[in-house]
Amino acid sequence: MGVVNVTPDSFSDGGEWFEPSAAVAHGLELLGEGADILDVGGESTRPGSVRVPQDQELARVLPVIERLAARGATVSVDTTRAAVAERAVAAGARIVNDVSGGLADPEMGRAVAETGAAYVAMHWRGHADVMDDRQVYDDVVTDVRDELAARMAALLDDGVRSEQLILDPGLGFAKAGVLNWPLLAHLDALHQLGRPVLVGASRKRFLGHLLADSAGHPAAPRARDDATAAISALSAAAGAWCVRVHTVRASADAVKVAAAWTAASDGPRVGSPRTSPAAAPEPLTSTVALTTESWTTGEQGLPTWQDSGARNHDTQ
Ligand code: PMM
Repeated sequence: MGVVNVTPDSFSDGGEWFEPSAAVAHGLELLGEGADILDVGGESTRPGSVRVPQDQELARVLPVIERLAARGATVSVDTTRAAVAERAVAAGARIVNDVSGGLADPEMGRAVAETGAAYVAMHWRGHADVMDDRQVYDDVVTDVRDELAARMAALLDDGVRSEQLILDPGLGFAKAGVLNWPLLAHLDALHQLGRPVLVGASRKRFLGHLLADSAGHPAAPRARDDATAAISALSAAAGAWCVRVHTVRASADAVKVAAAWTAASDGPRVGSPRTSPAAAPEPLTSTVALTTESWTTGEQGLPTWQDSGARNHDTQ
């Protein structure tokens, strides 16, 4: 999931794609990098930020959603407002991404039930102006899981179908630096709730602290992208359904690495094709590159390299 923030003040990319045409162009660029979903948001959730009026949020996101959906993109709308969610789905969004998990707007459950859109319910304890004062947990993993389970129950009561739900631990939301790592290391606790899991670690403050310089200054948001890609790989290997990221290419590659790794660890142990000891070695003259067409699916559904006899000069 690539992030398209149509806000002047998001913490990680504030203002860069504030104009609708720039936001659309950025979304198309993220699709080109391999994004499967574009997450369009018109209200910043940065710590301490104040809320934007609903009309302004609608004016920011609707033209971008319409144009991206018209180009065939799978669009999610990042909003905590039921009315924005409804208008966004009417404009072509197929996923409602609500960082409040339905807590910010009592109408959200009903709206999601009526639209039938997929719904990301993130763990949340309050808007940006208060969340840093609400980071007390007995055991962050158990508490987040239990609070999300309570949200699931309330949403189902509102008529949302279980199949619509995607769960998110809400990294950085009412969670100081060290509280985020146990949530990542125990994604299985969220999987116990039986729904797909989305991870939003991209460029967040806890990565800035992890990568701080020797004087203790946190790394700048853009300097957190490699660490973000590492989290994408580890999250995917741990079974996450989606990672929400600002730059897509490295995370798309990371997810592919995790998929190949997981397939190999779940599959049979394999060896290379046997060659006759008498066969003369092939001269290293060809520069045929490895292409995906050269791979076929083996008996166990695993990709296997078909040796054409050609050798390439790629690195190992
Ligand atoms: N984080 C942000 C915004 N929306 N949505 C979900 N589902 N999960 C998140 O972790 C999340 C989110 C804040 O980041 P941004 O200001 O860079 O968009």
